[in-house]
Amino acid sequence: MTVHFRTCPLCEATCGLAIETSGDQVISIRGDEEDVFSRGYICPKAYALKELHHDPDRLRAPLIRRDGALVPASWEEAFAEIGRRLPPILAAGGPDAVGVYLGNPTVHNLSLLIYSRALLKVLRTTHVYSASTVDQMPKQVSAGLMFGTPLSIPIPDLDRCDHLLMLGANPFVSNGSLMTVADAPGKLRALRARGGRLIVVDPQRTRTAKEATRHVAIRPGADAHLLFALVHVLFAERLVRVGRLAEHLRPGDVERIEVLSREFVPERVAERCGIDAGTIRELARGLAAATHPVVYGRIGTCTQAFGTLASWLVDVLNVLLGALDAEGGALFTRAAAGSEHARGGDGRGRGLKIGRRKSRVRGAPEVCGELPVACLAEEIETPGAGQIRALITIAGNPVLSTPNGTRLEQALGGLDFMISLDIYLNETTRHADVVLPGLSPLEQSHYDLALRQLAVRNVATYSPPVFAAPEGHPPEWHTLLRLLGVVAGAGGDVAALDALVAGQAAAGGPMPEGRVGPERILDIMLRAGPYPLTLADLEAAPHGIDLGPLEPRLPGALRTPSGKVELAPEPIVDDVARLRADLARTEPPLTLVGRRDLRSNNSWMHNLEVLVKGPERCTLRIHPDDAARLGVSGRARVRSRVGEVELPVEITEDIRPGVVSIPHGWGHDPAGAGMRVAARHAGVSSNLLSDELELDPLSGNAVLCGIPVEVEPVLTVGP
Ligand SMILES: Nc1nc2c(c(=O)[nH]1)N[C@H]1C(S)=C(S)[C@@H](COP(=O)(O)OP(=O)(O)OC[C@H]3O[C@@H](n4cnc5c(=O)[nH]c(N)nc54)[C@H](O)[C@@H]3O)O[C@H]1N2
Ligand SMILES: Nc1nc2c(c(=O)[nH]1)N[C@H]1C(S)=C(S)[C@@H](COP(=O)(O)OP(=O)(O)OC[C@H]3O[C@@H](n4cnc5c(=O)[nH]c(N)nc54)[C@H](O)[C@@H]3O)O[C@H]1N2
Ligand code: SF4
Ligand SMILES: [Mo]
Repeated sequence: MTVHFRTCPLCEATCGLAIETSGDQVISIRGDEEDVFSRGYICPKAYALKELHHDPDRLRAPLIRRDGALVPASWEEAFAEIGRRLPPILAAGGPDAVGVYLGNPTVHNLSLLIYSRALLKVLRTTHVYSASTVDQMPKQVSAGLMFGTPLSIPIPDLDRCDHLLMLGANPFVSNGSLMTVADAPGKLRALRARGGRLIVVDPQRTRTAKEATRHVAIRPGADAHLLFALVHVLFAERLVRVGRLAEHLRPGDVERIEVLSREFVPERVAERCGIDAGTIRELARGLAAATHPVVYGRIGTCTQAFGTLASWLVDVLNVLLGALDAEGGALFTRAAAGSEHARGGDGRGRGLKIGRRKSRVRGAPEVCGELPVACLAEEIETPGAGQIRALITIAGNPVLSTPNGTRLEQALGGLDFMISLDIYLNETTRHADVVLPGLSPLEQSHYDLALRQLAVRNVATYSPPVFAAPEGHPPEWHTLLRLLGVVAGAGGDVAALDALVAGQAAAGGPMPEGRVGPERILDIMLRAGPYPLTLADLEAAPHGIDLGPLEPRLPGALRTPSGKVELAPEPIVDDVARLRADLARTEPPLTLVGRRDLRSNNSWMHNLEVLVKGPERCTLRIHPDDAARLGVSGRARVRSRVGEVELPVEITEDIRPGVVSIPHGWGHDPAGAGMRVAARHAGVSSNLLSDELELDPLSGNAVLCGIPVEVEPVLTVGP
C-alpha cells in the first residue's frame, strides 16, 4: 500500500488528497490533513476520482470515424488521419478555417493549459472560443480594465472580513469560484461564529443563503441595478471612505461614479430588483458600518445581460468602502507562477484592450484573444471567407454547456472535420472524426497555474502522477505538440517541438536542466516568479508550501496604463446608458436561472454511479404560487425562444416567485454517446433554452440566467 499526496483537479478549491493505492488499484481517497491549503477538507466528488480512474467508459484509445461510426484506432492511425485531413482545410481556408473550443478542465490541467496555448500560437486562428464566455469573462473584463490584467481579480479575505455581501454564488455547493478556497463552508461558518455577517443576494434560497445572516431574493439580472443603488446610498449618506486608497485612484474617477450613480435611487431600482428601497438602504448602511466589509459576486452576476457592469460595481463598492487591497477586504493574490502581476512594479502596464476585432457574422467583440462561444454555431454555418470548416475541441462539451445546444449540434454535423481531445465520448465529442483520449487525472502531474492566482492564501503545491500512464498512451502535451506539428507542417518530433516551446517560455533566461514538458515550463515560471522557488522545492514538499496570507499590494499589483486603479473605465462607463434604459423595462412574468449541486461537475461526472445515484436532480424548481397559477405538478414543459424541454417538477419555497431553475450539464444522449451510466440519468439540457443571441455586449458572455420562459403542465396518462 502506498499513499500519494495530490491536489484534487476537479474544482477551484484545489484540496489536498491522500490517495492510497495498491498496484494499479485505488484503495481509498481522503483529505490530506497536512495539506497547507486545505488541511484535510474534501467534498464527495473527490472520492469519485477512484470511480473515474477505473470507469470502463473512460476512453483508453483514439477513435476514428469510419463509414459513419467511431471505431477504436491506434495513435499512429489517428495522427495519420489528422495529417491527411487537416492540412488541406488550412491550405484552402487559411488559419481561420479551423476553430478551437477550450473547455473548463483545460484550466485544471497543466498539460492542457500550457500546450493548448502553444498550439493556438502556431495555428493563428481568430476562431478561439472557450467556456470563459459562458462563465467569468465579465469579471476578467472589469478586472482587466480597472487593474490591468484579466486575472487581476481582487479576492475576498475570508479569514479576516466581518461583513461579506455575496451575490450570485453558492459556495456551500460550488466550493467557491474566482476565489480559490478549500472548505468555503467552514470559512463562512467561521465568519459568522466570530460575529461577522454573511448577506446573500440570490433569486434562490440556496444552501449558502440558508447559512447566511440574511438572504435577499433578487430578480435575475438586476445585480448591477442593485449595486449602483448601493453606491448611490453610500454617496448620498456620506458613507464613502476611500481613505488611503485615494492616492492609488485615477483622478476624477470617484466623482465620475458619483454622478453616474445619481439616478440609481433605491426607489427607482426597487421594482426591477424585486427588493424594496428600505432593504437596499439597509444593505448599504450595513456595509458602511462594518469594520472589514467586502463584496463578492460570482456566476449569477456574470452570466447575465449586465455581467460586466455588475462585476465592475462589486469592485467599485470595495473601493468606496476602503476594502480594496486591505486586510479583511479584497486583496490581490501573489502567485508563485504564471501571474502577470505578481512581481512588484510601479503599477504601470499595457492594461486590457477589448474589442480589437469583431466576429465575422454578428460583429461581437473579441475579448482576451477569444470570441463569444455563443457565436460558434453561426461561424460554422455561415459561408464566406473565414468560415470555420474544422473544429478542435479540448476538454469541453459545448453542446451541453453553451446556449442553444440544438443549433450548435446541427452546426457540428456540417463541419468538414472535427478533432476532440477528451476522456469521454460525450454529446459533443461524438460528432468528432478523430477523438484523442486524455489520461486519467491520476495519471497526470498537477499544478494549478490559474487557480493559485486567485487563492485566498498564497500557496504553491505540485503533485506528480499517482500512476504511470498505460503503455503507449501519450500524455496530452504530446498529443497537443503532435497536432501543433501537423499545423506547422513540422513533423511529429515531440522533443524538438517541446524544446521550442520551452525556449519561448524561458525568453532568453536560464533553462532548467533535466526536465521536459510541462514540468520544464513550470520550473521556468517558478524561477521567474516572485518567490525564490524551483520545482525541486515543490517536489520536496508534497503537502504544499505556504507562502503566507494575502497582503496589500498597491500600486505594485497594478498593470494599468495610468499606473492607478482605473475606477471608471471608459468602455464600462459608456455601457451605463444601457442599464439606465433597462430601468423602464417590464419584467417577463417567468424567467429561468440555473443551479449546481454538490455531486455534479458541469456536464462531465454524471457517468459515475456514486455521484448520480439517488433521486433525480435535473428538475424544474418552481415556487408553489407559480405552480398553482400554472397548474403544474409532476412534469412540466418549459419553452423559450430557442427550444423546449420536459422534465419533473419540484415545487419549493426556496425560489422566488416568478423564477424557475434547471441545473445545467444534463441532457445526456442515451444513444450516440459512450456514457452508459449517464444515459440512465439523462435529464435535459437547460442550454436547449438559453438564447445564443443574448450577450453581455462588453464581454461577449452568454446570458444564462433571467431567460424568459413559459411553463405548462405535461399531462401524464395512466398510473
Ligand atoms: N445554462 C448554464 N450553462 C452553463 C453554466 C451555467 O451555470 N448555466 N456554467 C458554465 C460554466 S461555469 C462552465 S465552466 C461551462 C463548462 O463547459 P465545458 O467545459 O464545455 O463543459 P464540461 O461539462 O466542463 O466538460 C468538460 C469536458 O472535459 C473532459 N475532460 C475532463 N478532464 C479532462 C482531461 O484531463 N483531458 C481532456 N482532454 N478532457 C477532459 C470531460 O470529459 C468533459 O467532456 O459550462 C457553462 N455552461
Ligand atoms: N458541485 C459543483 N461545484 C462546482 C461546479 C459544479 O458544476 N458542481 N462547477 C464549477 C464551476 S465551472 C464554476 S464556474 C463554479 C461556479 O460557482 P458559483 O458561482 O458559486 O455557482 P452556483 O452554485 O451556480 O451559484 C450561482 C448562484 O447564482 C444565482 N443566480 C442566478 N441568477 C442570478 C442573478 O441574476 N443574480 C444573482 N444575484 N444571483 C443569481 C443562482 O440561483 C445560484 O444560486 O462552481 C464550480 N464548482
Ligand atoms: S471541493 Fe473541489 S477540489 Fe476539493 S475535493 Fe471537492 S472537487 Fe476536489
Ligand atoms: Mo465555470
